[in-house]
Amino acid sequence: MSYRALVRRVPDSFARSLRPDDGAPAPDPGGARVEHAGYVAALEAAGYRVRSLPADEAHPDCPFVEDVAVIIGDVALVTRPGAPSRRGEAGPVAAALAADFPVESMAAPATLDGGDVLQVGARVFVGRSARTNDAGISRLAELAGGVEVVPVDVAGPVLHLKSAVDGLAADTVLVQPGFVDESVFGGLRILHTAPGEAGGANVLPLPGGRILVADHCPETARVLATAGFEPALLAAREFARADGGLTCLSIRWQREP
Ligand code: CIR
Repeated sequence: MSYRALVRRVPDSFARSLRPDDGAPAPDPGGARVEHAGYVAALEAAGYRVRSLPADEAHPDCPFVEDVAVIIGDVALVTRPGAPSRRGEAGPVAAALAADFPVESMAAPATLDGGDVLQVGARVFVGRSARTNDAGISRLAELAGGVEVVPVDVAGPVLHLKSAVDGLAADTVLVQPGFVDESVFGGLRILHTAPGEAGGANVLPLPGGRILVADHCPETARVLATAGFEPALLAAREFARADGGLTCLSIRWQREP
């Protein structure tokens, strides 16, 4: 089995990416490119064969490929992102995924961002958020191939479900308290991010057992280590300024070599 990942390079226009209205400085494309190279290196070191798509200057948020296509069941579902400015991003992503998957799509009024789709064990949790609506969740469920799809209301100001909750293992989730009703994760072990570490839940488990954690969330990494996981810190501050995290920067799957 080989591990594959798709990423997309950072455009100069990344400084104009969508971001919270919090007065923080705009992300720096040069710094983001350095972080992106570190991210790709971490995926490759874990065994992924990484394909990098060229940046698209017309779409400042294009590095966040996770949002524009979701691998579900046996297909790649090209989403209709909740932000209108992102709806032209998918073309090259869909073309790359078409080498390995039948490609499906969704139509208005459905909206869905891949950042709202969290697969843990045999369930797929889907955030009902500012970006993802019920029609988008229904379209995902049509393609889920019998996998249980569980809608989860996501309270602002977090952007996506995976801004606040991510999977650590088939039986464990990491939650930043305050944004979702944790009772939906019944049967799973729940760990909480460290207080004050916004975005700390957006971690990326790698083949081999290491879990990438944004390096501005060191106390959350300690929570994981104490619970027996193997965290590895990775710089992601420029992407965090654009409201993105570690999962957002790639689409990952497995294939026979
Ligand atoms: C956006 O607002 O759409 C981007 N600036 C950030 C998207 C982050 N994606 C993700 O969390 N999956």
